[in-house]
Amino acid sequence: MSEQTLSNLMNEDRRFEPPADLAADANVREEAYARGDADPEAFWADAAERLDWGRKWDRVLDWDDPPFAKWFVGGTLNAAVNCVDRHVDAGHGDKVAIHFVGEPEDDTRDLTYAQLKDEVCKATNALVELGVAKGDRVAIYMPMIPETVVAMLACARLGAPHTVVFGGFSADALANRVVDCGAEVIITSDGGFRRGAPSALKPAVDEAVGKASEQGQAVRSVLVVRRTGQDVDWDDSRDLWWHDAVDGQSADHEAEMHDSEHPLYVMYTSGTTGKPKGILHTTGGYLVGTSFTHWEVFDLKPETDVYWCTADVGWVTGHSYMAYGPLANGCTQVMYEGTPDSPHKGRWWEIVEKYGVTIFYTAPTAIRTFMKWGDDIPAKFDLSSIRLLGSVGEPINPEAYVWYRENIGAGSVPVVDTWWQTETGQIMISPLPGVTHGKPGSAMKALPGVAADVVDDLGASVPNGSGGYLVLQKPWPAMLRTLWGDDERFKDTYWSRYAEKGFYFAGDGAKKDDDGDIWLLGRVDDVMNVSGHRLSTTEIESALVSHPKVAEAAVVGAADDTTGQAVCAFVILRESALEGGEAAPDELIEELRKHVQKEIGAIAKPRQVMIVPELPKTRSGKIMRRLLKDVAEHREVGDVTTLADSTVMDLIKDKEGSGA
Ligand code: 6R9
Repeated sequence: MSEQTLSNLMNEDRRFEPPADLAADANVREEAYARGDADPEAFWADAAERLDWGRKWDRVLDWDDPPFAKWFVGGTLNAAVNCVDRHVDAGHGDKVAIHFVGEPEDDTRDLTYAQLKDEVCKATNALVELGVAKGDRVAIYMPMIPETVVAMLACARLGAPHTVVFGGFSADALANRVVDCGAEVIITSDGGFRRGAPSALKPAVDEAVGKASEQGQAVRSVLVVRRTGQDVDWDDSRDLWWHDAVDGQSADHEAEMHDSEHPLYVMYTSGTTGKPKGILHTTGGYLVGTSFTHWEVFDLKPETDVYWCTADVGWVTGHSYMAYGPLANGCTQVMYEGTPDSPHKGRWWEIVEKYGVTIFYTAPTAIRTFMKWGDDIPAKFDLSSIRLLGSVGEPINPEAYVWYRENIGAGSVPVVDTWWQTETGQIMISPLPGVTHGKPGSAMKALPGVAADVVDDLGASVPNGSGGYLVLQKPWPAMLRTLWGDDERFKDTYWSRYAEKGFYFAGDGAKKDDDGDIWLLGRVDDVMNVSGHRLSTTEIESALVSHPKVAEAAVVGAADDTTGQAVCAFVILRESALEGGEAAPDELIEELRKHVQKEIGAIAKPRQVMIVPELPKTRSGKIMRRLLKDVAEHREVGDVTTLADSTVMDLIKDKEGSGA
């Protein structure tokens, strides 16, 4: 990265101290870093004590055959028992595990830990009756309802690895995943409520079952939760209502203790090229990594906190920090089915107020959407219960961070910007809320027991003030074990680039500031090269978002005859900027181009700025820049199957066509 282009993020000098009361009572203190450095295995063994084990491990880490790690070797445990039974056994059966909020107003349901345990046991018994055995894979294609979590835990209880496929994905995407992991059973629902209407899921399952069978994968049972009551096609030979299969089962199920390395789940994540990668997570290390970091990073006080992670369960964040981490920690959490604007744009804040949410975890894309909608919306609600805010999924632009802190966090609540991946399973880089200063835009440094660095092409650590590639230097408990059925691709994708050093290559560009704190700069594949200068997407986007009229921005490098690549920006305006109609688009576009020039330098000045109504995003809110690049380079738009909303590209192409 050239120095010149990194100056604008590095000029960000706002700093926020941890609140004194939080610091005084923090779960994790400064000393943890030294402990984690001195002996990471002892550190994680200590963390593992928080779980209930059938049999204790003989060895903390087996790294004899890198990059294939085994954690807590010889230990046995059951993830579902750790997430539910043990809390009931400890006398917390009446505690609410999940405050479920359906999208239709007043459609709410509280599940206590005791009720959750009963539901999980019944569902497990139903799966057994369906012939699901330990080791079999089960696909889950569901909306955000409690049965989804019940289904995951029932699979975990049996030792049948689940693969949750985001409900927004197409039949094709579902079929490919079913085929890749060889699932014979799918758990789904008739549909879910989205944007004020029932949205169907079952038709996509029917189609996917057909497509899977064409590819040689027979699905023998489809278990269907009735959620919306909409009509569904029915095939008696394989379809079964959840209420028929589950409700009459016994609520007793004797759980087997599984090997620590027994597969827990496969989560598919799309690369920029090739077929999706099936990330494999196993039981012991994953549960240690997620439950410990959930307690550590969110300073969780399970007795009093009300936690809410807004992530969809079809994203890894919904696995680690909605399902497994929080439930293993026995906390009370909110689960919301719908979109943030149904039936009004203050829905999330209404939920925070109603349940007294204390810890709130969301993605920058959501924060920027709220910025776009305006400060007056959250201001109508009492958000004073919130004591901690988290962010995940993308670099958070300093402007979005400050907006979040000011408007959701009353100007005093710490924000933890948490960097991690489907592959890492657990949070890896984040501030500790009772220890670390908040720096808007920086994920700060590796958590205790985790080793991360920014290195150059040869793997040498870059000095403070410079940029390079983010690597992880030591194994960690929740790390992926391999790619499902493809050890070679696993080695090649993550471990070959720095094979000599034994580093894990994360695929993200990053920079260390003068204090050595880490700033994430976006995916390496997205880096642009303009006249020989490497420009980070994150940086230019943050410069655009710092303009008062801009809510969101995405930039891509489009082929350019003179400069190699040229910066093309796609911009969503704040609603306040649209209302007055003060600036004619042409003038505003010029203003935005100049703004980037002023913030970063002439080299980063966009060749083209397009004002668009939406951006193409994945289920986790990540902008799919390769699709925008297709637009910028006037190509046919590529594969849109992993978009949360595949109609978005049509809106953008329309804008392009109209010459905006
Ligand atoms: C948890 C999750 C992983 C990629 C990752 C990076 C980006 C996630 C981030 C962040 C900057 C953060 N990312 N958190 N970038 N700051 N706090 O998002 O997993 O969907 O696998 O994506 O997301 O680029 O490499 P996943």
